[in-house]
Amino acid sequence: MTRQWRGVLEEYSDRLDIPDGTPTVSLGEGGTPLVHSPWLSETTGAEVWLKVEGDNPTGSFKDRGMTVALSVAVGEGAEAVVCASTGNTSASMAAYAARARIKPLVLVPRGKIAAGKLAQAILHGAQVIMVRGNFDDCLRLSRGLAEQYSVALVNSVNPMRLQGQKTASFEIIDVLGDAPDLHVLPTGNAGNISAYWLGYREARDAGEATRLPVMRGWQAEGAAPLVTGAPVPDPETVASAIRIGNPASWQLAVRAADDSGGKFRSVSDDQILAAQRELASREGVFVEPASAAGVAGLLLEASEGVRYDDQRIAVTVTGHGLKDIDTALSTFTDLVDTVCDADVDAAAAAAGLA
Ligand code: AN7
Repeated sequence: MTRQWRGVLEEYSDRLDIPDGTPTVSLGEGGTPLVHSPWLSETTGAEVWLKVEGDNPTGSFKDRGMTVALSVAVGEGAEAVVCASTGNTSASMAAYAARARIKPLVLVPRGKIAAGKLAQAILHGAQVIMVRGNFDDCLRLSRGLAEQYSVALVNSVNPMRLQGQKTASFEIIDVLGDAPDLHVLPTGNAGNISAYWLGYREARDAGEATRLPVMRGWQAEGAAPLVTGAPVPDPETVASAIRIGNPASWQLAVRAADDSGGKFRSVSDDQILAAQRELASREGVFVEPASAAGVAGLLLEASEGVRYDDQRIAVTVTGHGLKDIDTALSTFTDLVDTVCDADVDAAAAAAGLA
């Protein structure tokens, strides 16, 4: 019998900087596929690989960090955990809290969470509080609650989250045999780009990679503080997961971009939705809108004439498309049901075969 993937804590037990004796709260996260993209490779001149993080247990990369954050919280005796979220963090935290049998408390911007993510938080038993405000307000409240009450904060300001999330870099190096030349990903609260950079540096220092990739973060035009250099008071984008105006890991993210020779840029909502659609229809990879920001960025650069010949590019697609089907279908304005009677001739006629 082949061995089953054991999850981030057990697979990388010797590489996580966490307290001794930490218990394991896991759903088997990590070990996600690195899928070659012929379409993006042709478009860019590079060899492009997609790190498909929607394949994690709750459908996003957040599970890598959450297994560590919840395990450490349980080890420290926490009875409740809190997070602010644009959706995926809350879905993930609620699942791991359910498994750990501790209470999940979620603060989300009212009316701005994709239905799938909200359903996850509710089904996993979270107490969901809808805040009249944006994500940045929710994060401020979560910090306040954790300071004044006995609930553990598990947003990515909790360094345990980055410990877990850095493992995606290890997996990419494992498959490619070295670090890629370039790493591209969507950026919102900026924990993930910081975690990848940490992972790549550790792997290089351990002799597992001979180089470090250039780190490129892509934000949504209406929520691009790392591009403009100033917090955005009222962030707005169809990519609700990255509707964030004042990223918590701002300094770490800027350092990742600067030290790697990379930078932040932004893409429009239309470019994000077009990239989401093309990725689904050309490559069979269905991601949520925010997750397509990096792909949209590569396409934008290709249209500007940028070439990446002979380079290797890793693109993280961060979350599953099924989380937000309303937005996914919103661009299909001419969708009409094709209906037929239950016989082969009618089906053939309806399909235009006959
Ligand atoms: C699909 O769930 O911030 O730059 O509260 O869900 O590490 O924040 C989600 C972020 C990209 C951005 N793609 O990552 C939350 C939350 C998806 C996401 C990001 C998020 P970071």
